[in-house]
Formats: sequence, structure tokens, C-alpha cells
Amino acid sequence: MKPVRNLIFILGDQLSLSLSSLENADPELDVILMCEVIEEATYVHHHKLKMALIFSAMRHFALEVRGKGFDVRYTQLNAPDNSGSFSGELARSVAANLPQRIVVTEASEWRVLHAMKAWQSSLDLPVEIRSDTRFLCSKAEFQAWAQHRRSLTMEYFYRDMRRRTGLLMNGKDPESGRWNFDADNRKPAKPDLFRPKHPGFAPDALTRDVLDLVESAFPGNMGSTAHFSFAVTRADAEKAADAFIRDFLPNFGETQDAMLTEEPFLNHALLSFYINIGLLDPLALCRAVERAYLDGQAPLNGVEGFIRQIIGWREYIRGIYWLKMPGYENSNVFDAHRPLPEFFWTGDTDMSCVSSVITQTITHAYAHHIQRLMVVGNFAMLAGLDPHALHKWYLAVYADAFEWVELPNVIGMSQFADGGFMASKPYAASGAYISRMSNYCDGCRYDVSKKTGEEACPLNSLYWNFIDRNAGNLSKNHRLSQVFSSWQRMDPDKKQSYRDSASAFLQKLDDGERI
Ligand code: FAD
Ligand code: DLZ
Ligand code: SF4
Repeated sequence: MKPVRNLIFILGDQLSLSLSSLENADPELDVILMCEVIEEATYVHHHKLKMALIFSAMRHFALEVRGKGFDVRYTQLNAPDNSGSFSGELARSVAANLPQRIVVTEASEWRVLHAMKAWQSSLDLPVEIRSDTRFLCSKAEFQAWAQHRRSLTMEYFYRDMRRRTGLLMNGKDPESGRWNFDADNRKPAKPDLFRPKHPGFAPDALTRDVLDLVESAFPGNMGSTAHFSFAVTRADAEKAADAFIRDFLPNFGETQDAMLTEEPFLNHALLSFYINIGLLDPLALCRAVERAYLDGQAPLNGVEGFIRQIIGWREYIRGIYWLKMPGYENSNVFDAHRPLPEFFWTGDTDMSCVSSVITQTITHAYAHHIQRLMVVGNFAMLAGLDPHALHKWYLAVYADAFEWVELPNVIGMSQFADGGFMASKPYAASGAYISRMSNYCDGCRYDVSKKTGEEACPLNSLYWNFIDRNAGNLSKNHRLSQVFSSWQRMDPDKKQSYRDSASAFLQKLDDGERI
């Protein structure tokens, strides 16, 4: 057996050849470990499509790395000697390969990084944990940015990232003199039969093995792998990125916040899954998107909007995660404890907006930002659903969900459960917002124009009930001053009818009646 210098352990969301743990790796000296383990597959009940994507992409990545001459020790989920955990597989590999040390890129999630930090003493071997250079802003840099600031406004962080990367910059100034074109990106959309289709990728033999494995090992999990069409290699993920830039980026900005029952994807990128597991490099993607603008292929509002999501929001969210962990997952400023209704797993509700988004989530393991934030998230916050249970749901059902990105988006942005650490006001909306931004209300049994009563859109009374119920936490928020003054000036009978409608609806929800 050849002496092994480094055992390089690569996790399922680290599938990049430029990963820090692979820097200076030498096929003559080092061995790579990858493993599918039941511990990761069951810490939440992941959607079948999410597991299939990760396992298949891992297996394809192992082939890619073997093609570079490396010895890859790969444990499949159903291997008889699989110990079931990262720590167990690492210990088995240490015993088999006798490396001088272990090299890893830091895990993206607190739970796994915590375990990594214990390996040096449990294995009695040096463990080098390298920082994850796929992110543009390191944890230490974000902490330095956040220190001494009274509020952590994303926009200022984003401007620093623009300056640092030079993306859409003219010297010291933003392209066209404006940093942010969000105001141009809030238009509704109409169904368009001629909108291009997002690309799909037919499963190869290796992926088909994984689909069989997932269906047989996790029959009760959400979804079906029957129409699996994710890219599972870097080459195909790059084709998906090229298709986005060519076919959807030109209209991305305009329809960014719009929602349509018959078009779940609209002009969104559908690239988060690939970026998060390492198949696409975020900075290279932003440079390609900037290039499309410079070549006159896409307008500035959409290009700036897309780049902001990646170098702004995505990096900022990760920074918040590491500032607040551990413990962030238990934030619950509104003391909300209602369990998630059954329809979160079936989509079976009369509220057409919620039903559409959950149904598409079950089918595709995907919903776009506004659907996650303003439909499911908004309903959950207004109805007082338990934020921790909601966090676990989001972590399970979306193919791009890893705790570092999911948790701040759910706890901070969508539920305001951290009391405003991240967001300056709750993203709470009545039915009017959904009616303006979507066509969901057209097919709904509730009437969005009715404020109270059996036939009225439930979000209308739930909205005011949320404001009323949480006045203690929210009435001092200056961004809500108009809302509270409207509530205070409201006729007492009207207020009471909002309260009555909301409590009748919530009672039905608690009784498990169809709503
Ligand atoms: P597009 O709309 O086309 O956006 C382009 C890219 O920007 C995305 O691919 C993504 O990488 C990035 N991005 C956009 N918004 C955000 C954001 N708020 N945070 C981080 N990155 C962002 N994103 C995840 O990657 N994983 C999650 O688990 C996740 N959970 C979310 C939960 C809630 C409640 C909310 C409100 C948002 C969540 N997001 C999450 C952010 C966002 O919804 C998804 O990144 C986006 O919908 C992915 O689809 P897309 O690639 O078509 O994105
Ligand atoms: C999400 C996931 C799943 C379902 N399974 C595995 C696995 O078997 N092996 C693996 O290396 N990674 C898996 N992942 C992704 C990990 O959960 C993710 O890499 C860590 O949580 C990051 O901290
Ligand atoms: Fe949703 Fe209300 Fe519109 Fe129905 S009427 S789709 S519940 S916003």
C-alpha cells in the first residue's frame, strides 16, 4: 500500500475542482474520500429530488476527480459496510489508508463544522480545516464589516462587494450612476406560451441507479424522481447557466417578483442548486452575466438584479448565519407555536396561492424567491406557525436548501423571528399584494376583494390580526408607523370583524378542517 500524505474529505456540497482542500493536492501522495451517509440523508426528511441531485452529482464528481488521476475512496449509501456517518466513514478511511493528516474545506453548516472540529482529537491525527474560498467574503471579513454597525443593511454590504469585485463599476462609480434597479423589477407578468423552456438533462445510467436507490430507501419522502432532469455534472450545469443568460436574463429583472400558476419558473435562473453544491462558481457566473450586459445582450436592471442576488444577498445571508450560529434556529420573537398544517406536504388547500406554490414545490423541489417569501412564508408568519418547524420544512423540501442559506432566509427574512436583526420590517402582506403580483386569485375559492367573512381571502383578516397580536413587538418600528396608525384609526366594529374572521379561520386550521 502506498503511504498516504493527506486524506482529503470532500462533502456533498463541495463538488468543485477549485475547492480549497484540493489546493496542492497530488494524486501520487493523497487520497480523496467521499461518502453517502444515512446521517446526512435523515437529519431532515429531504425531498427525493434533492437527495438524487446530491448523490448523483457526488458520483459524477468522483469520476471527474478520478479522471485527474486521484484515488477516490467512495462509499455508496447502500454499501454493506457503510458506517452511516461522516465521522464513521472518516475513521474507517483513516484505518484503511493510514494518512499523515486529514485536509477538509470547512463545512458550510454549523452542525457539520462542529463535528469536524472534534476529528483531530477523536482520530488523534492532524486535521487541517481550510476556509471555503468559493465565497467572496470570508467569515472574518463579514464579522469585521458587521462590527460597530447599528444596523446590518444589505445594500451597504452589497456596494462594498461591487467595489471589491469591480462588477458593474466604472472606476469608483456604479455603472449608469445607480447602485440598485430594484424599483424597476416589480412588475406582474402574463402567461406567455412562447417563453423559452428551461433546459432539462436526461438521466444517464449512473443517475438512474441513484434514482432507484432514493426511491427504494426513502419511499415516504416528499416528491418523485420520475421526472428528474437536474444537471449533475459541471459541464451540464454550465449549459444551464448559458441557457439562462441567453434565454431568460434579458427579461429576468422585469418579472423577478411576478408569480403565475402555469409558469412556476418564469425567467428565474434555476441555478441555486448548482451554485450551492459547487458545480457553478458564483463569481464566474456573475462575470458571464456582466459580459451579457456589456455585449448589449441583456438590460442593466436585470443584470444588476441578478448580480445583487449573488454577491449581495447570497454572501450577506451566509455572513449572518455565521454571526448568529449556534442558536439562531430557535429564534421566535412572536412566540408562534402553531404546528405546520398537513397541506404543507400535500398542497391540498383552497387557498390557491399556497396550494400552487406547495404543489410546485412537491413536483420540482423549487419555488422562486417571492413564492417562498410572500406566499408560503407570509402565510406562515400571519398564521403564527412555529418558525423552527417551518425552518425544517424549508430545509427539507427545496433542492438548493443548505442550512447556511435557508436558515437566515426563513428565520430572519421571511419570519422576522429574530426580532429584526436582519430585516428592518416583517414581510407581511394581505391578499392585495398577491393579487397584484400573480394570477393565483383568479382560480381561488376565496375572494381577494372581500375583507372579512367566510368568503373573504383569509390573508386579509390574518394580516390585521398579525398586526394587532404583535403590536407589543412591532408598534415602535418606524417602517410600520403608517400601518399602526391605520389600525388605530380603524372603526372598532371593523377591527372586531377582522379579529373574528381571523380567529374563525385559525380555529378551522387548528381543528384540521379544510381551509
Ligand atoms: P434567481 O431568482 O434566479 O436568483 C439568482 C441567484 O441569486 C440564485 O440562484 C441564488 O444563488 C441567489 N439568491 C437570490 N436570492 C437569494 C437569497 N435571499 N439568499 C441567498 N441567495 C440568493 N436560496 C437557496 O439557495 N437555498 C435555500 O434554502 C433558500 N431558502 C430560502 C427560503 C426563503 C424563505 C426565502 C425567502 C428565500 C430562500 N432562498 C434560498 C433564496 C432564493 O429564494 C433562492 O436562492 C432562489 O429562489 C433560487 O432560485 P433561482 O436560482 O431561480 O434564483
Ligand atoms: C444534503 C446531503 C445529503 C442528503 N447527503 C449527503 C451525503 O450522503 N454525503 C455528503 O457528503 N453530503 C450529503 N449532503 C450534503 C451535506 O449535508 C452537506 O455537505 C453538509 O451538511 C455541509 O455542512
Ligand atoms: Fe391567495 Fe387570497 Fe388570492 Fe386566494 S384570494 S389566491 S388565498 S391571496
